[in-house]
Amino acid sequence: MTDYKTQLLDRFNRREAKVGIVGMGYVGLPLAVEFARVGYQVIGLDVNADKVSRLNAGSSYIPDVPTDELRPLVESGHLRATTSYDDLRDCDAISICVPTPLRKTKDPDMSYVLAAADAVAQVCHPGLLVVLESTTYPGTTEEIIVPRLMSNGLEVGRNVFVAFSPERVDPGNQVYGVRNTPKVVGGVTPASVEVVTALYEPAVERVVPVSSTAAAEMVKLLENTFRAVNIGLVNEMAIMCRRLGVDVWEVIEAASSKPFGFMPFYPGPGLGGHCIPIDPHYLSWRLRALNYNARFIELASEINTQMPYFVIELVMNALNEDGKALRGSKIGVLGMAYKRDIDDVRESPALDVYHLLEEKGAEVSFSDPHVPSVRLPADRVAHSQPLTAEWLAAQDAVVIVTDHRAFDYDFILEHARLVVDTRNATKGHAGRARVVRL
Ligand code: SAJ
Repeated sequence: MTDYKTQLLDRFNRREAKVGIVGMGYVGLPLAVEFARVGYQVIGLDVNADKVSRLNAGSSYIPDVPTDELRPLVESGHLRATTSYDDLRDCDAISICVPTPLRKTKDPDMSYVLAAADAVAQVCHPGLLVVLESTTYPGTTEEIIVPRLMSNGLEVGRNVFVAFSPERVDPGNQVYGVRNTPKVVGGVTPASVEVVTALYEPAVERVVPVSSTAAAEMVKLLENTFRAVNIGLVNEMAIMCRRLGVDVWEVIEAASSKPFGFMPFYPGPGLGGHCIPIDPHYLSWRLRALNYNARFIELASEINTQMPYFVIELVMNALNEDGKALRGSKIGVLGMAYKRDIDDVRESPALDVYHLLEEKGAEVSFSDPHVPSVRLPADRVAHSQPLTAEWLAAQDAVVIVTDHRAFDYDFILEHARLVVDTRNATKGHAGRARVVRL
């Protein structure tokens, strides 16, 4: 009887394994590079042929993966890309790193995971380890991945191994990457935990095994629900402080002096990105099917999604003090990315602020050093304006929505007449402008 577990452990330990990665995005590509770097033969699969040809030319399209790190791995043959699942047939391990977005109804869109699972099932063979990394609801691995792999004599734990390991890639993070971010792993069987641990150990400094795939799926959802709920809490604090005439930024700063039992979060114009606004809804969706209402998640979402409206109210009230209506006013939006110092506008609250200002009849433009243009409703495109004294002076108000470090806040305060600051970015800066903070 072949001992597939020992065979796999041996191949991982000797770094002779062949590893397939499905989805060469901001999660899959950094993982592929780290695996290739430790000596595995890595095949990255992506449905986008342009990405595949760029990777095989040794050229990166992910900012966190510099081309000069990628190219040597491609040239040495440790990393190549393909659009064909047939090329994964002789892999020892396949890691699935595909998107798990939300539908408009805030229900999970599992189509990418289902497509990947069905395709991997076609190349599944005795001795294969399959790992799902996509953020998803507890139960996905057992209910979607395992049944698709079990066919023609394949048995999980005996000759096929299945695990879940949440991705913890934080795009743009200069401190934490794949290697130094602990990797949580949960297996369908104890043997699956052993082999998935052996897969990652050469590539990450610390592997954190948990007792099941559902526990591992839940770890990620706790991490990001923790953020969404605390951001919702501090956004409500900002609303309450405004009612009380108290400076929320001063309150948070002073509360942060507590050396234990407190962790600062900061109010803002809303919740952006492809993780925090989305992941908690995978959990609340799952619990609804179990007749439980995840109230914290729903309440946080309600508060976070209303923040762009709160910002509009701030702008309207600030203009009102100048005897101006929002309708017909020129408003400059500073920053369209969903958080500072990145170019990603996915779910960015700046898009909501921009749209709501236009809806109220304002003449809106934006300036963002990281975002050259954004798509607007009705197939329009807005282009980033150069941050000039003339542009600033021409605005009846400018709204700081993303606190990029690249902005010169003294220059902004010097040339704008009214600044609505939703990020406390102007703290410590001075100029002629009147400043209204969240
Ligand atoms: N935000 C606030 N107030 C805060 C923190 C964030 O309004 O105090 C807003 C941001 O402006 C942004 C949104 O929330 O619009 C999400 O911000 P984020 O700091 O959570 O950044 P993300 O979405 O890039 O989250 C990722 C996550 N990483 C992974 O899922 C692997 C998250 O778990 C990380 O904690 C986070 O990066 C990070 O710390 O940078």
